[in-house]
Amino acid sequence: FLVQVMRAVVSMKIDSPVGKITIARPKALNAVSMEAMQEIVHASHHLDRTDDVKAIIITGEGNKAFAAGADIKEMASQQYSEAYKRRFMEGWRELRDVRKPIIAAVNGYALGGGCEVAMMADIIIASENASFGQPEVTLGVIPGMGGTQRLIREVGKSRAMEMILCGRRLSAAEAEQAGLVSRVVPQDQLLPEAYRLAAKLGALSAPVIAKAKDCVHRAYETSLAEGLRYEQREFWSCFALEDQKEGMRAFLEKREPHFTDS
Ligand code: CO8
Repeated sequence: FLVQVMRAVVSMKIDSPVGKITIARPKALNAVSMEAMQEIVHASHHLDRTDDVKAIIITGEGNKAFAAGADIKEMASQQYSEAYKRRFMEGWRELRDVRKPIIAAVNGYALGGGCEVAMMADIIIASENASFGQPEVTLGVIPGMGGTQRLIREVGKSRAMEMILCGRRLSAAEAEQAGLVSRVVPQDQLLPEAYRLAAKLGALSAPVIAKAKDCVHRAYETSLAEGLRYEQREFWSCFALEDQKEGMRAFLEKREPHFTDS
């Protein structure tokens, strides 16, 4: 089935088993305002709790930008006390709790907060015209939505430092070579490719995919020893699932598995 919901600056489309969130401020190159953040987080949680959705795509409207950063107009005259009191952009943390896999389909500029939102996704695919950067220092601020923490893990210290300290941008090809994105496709193939990937995820067992995603996240958050223990426990727990029985039975019977998320 197909449902399209327009919020103020973000649209949400459900086309089972895929839920798509589109940042829809093309005139501001999809800059993420507080309102946009709230709508993206809200839509992500809604899709995470919708049974017919098995994977989530986040993209930007138009063919120029995924998101050219947090909204500079909104931040320009902000005071520290105001940022602190209204917990400016704190809500992004909630994306961490989304169980379903999130694919960022980066269709142009992913700068500042845009690059950071892409890195909050589980898989990034990019169009050939995409570019990635953390130009915050040129505006007199530093990245504030994970850029200094995530980028170093994705592209290594030297390249991360050059991007964060000098505002250097990576082209789509450089981002692929650095391991920041998993693949680059022509612009007109970006969404079809994202949908293909999401549909592939949709055919698998949702609880198993959620466990695998959770374990990979642990690698960011804990020591190797604790991460390995966590993975071991999660692996063992797969044997409580009917989907494990079905998956292995289907292999032995040389047929496609039919997972029921149980
Ligand atoms: N915010 C608001 N408006 C923007 C933004 C933005 N980030 N980016 C572009 N726009 C607007 C422009 O102001 C312009 O609007 P208007 O037509 O009304 O003047 C419109 O989008 C089109 O932009 P340009 O005319 O500049 O388009 P160009 O093709 O010439 O340039 C660029 C494209 C290179 C992407 C350019 O727009 C640019 O440099 N944008 C800013 C990129 C940037 O610096 N991003 C980082 C922002 S800071 C940030 O993200 C901090 C995040 C951390 C927050 C965490 C808090 C806890």
